[in-house]
Amino acid sequence: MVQKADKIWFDGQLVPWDEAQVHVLTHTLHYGVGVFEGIRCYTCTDGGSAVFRLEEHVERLFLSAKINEMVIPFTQDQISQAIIETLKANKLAEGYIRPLCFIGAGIMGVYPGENPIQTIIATWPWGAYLGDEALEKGIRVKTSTFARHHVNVMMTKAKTCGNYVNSVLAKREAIADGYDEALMLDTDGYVSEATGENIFIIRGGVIKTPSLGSILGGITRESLIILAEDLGYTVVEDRFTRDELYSADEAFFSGTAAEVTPIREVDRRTIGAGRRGPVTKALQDAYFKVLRGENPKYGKWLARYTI
Ligand code: PPE
Repeated sequence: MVQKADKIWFDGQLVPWDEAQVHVLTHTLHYGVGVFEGIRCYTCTDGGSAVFRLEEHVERLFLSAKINEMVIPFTQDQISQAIIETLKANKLAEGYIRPLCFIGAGIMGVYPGENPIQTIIATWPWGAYLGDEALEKGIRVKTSTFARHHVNVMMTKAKTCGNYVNSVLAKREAIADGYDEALMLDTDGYVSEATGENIFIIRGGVIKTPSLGSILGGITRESLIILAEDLGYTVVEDRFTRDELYSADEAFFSGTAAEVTPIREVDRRTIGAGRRGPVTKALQDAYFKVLRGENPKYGKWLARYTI
């Protein structure tokens, strides 16, 4: 169960958690055209807190809305401020932030007409996405029988609610088959991403991640590319096949929720030494240092607040 907070921000007001309700004829509930974000905030070593890359997440929310022809009746600044306001109201020093814009009730049918665009911001504490041990020991992954969206079937650059039907199907299959996560291939058969994470592989010290084709342009992915280059690694953004993943020295998933999660096995094949590798560890350490406010060079990525 999600741990209840005091308030949810709902169309400009902080309302009690239990009162943040919608009508059953909410358009998005029927047809899936809504957009959302997943953002994390962390306690910093100096005792304050920080939201990681708040502006970039809010910008992506607005781009997702634009792609879906939804006009959010707030500015990006208003949403960023509302996120901080909600964190403070809920006294959340560290956790997860879920803004969601959806099409409200009005007319039914796939044409949403002038139905209102509504916005909520919820926050809750959320530990390690793939389990506490995953960050250190790595996870077991299975190639999904479900392909990731074709770029002309769903708009893959938008974080659209309906896109996640594909993720839920793949995740359920992976868990039922005894794995931790599903690896999804694109409709050409190349490695795409996971149900809620981007993927990286490392071979011979070179880091590789799929180019921005069928994948969501992850903010963690972008941050890790910058941090890896800072550490002197070469990062290649290109298509690769699943046998290249099988042959990798190391592999990991990245995402706001998943952070940097090592992959130790794919389709019964051990990846590298079958545990978190040295490059993955170096990137994890660099990432967490930034999140905790320990790397002044990337202080610009942190929206600081105190509860
Ligand atoms: N791909 C997908 C499909 C995806 O959902 C995410 C985030 C990413 C890549 C990584 O993007 P970014 O967080 O910007 O680095 N998935 C969010 C939702 C997870 C969920 O279960 O809900 C997240 O990590 O917050």
